[in-house]
Amino acid sequence: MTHHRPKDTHHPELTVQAARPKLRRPPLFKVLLLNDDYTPMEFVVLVLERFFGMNHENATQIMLHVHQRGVGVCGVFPKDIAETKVSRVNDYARSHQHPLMCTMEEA
Ligand code: TYC
Repeated sequence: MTHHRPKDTHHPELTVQAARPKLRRPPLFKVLLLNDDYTPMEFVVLVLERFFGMNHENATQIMLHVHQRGVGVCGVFPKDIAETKVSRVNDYARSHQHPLMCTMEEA
């Protein structure tokens, strides 16, 4: 004959707090353009249009800001996207023999 365990009728009042793990937003990075004395203004505008999807007016405004202040923000992106933008811009500038420099820093 099969053996039956006694029915467990009594349940102790135990609860477990659902864990709410702290969610950390992935860090964002500002992609920066640096001024120099040699890169033509029109080339910088082209870079901002081509790699940052800006219209001509916005690109011109950012370029002039960098020209006057020395540095400016092209956009804010997750790390891998920012790294790719920096590489593409620097490679493109170098391939046209311009000293234009693009860098990034945590936002
Ligand atoms: N200063 C450059 C010039 O006078 C123009 C320039 C603007 C260069 C922005 C780089 O990131 C730059 N031709």
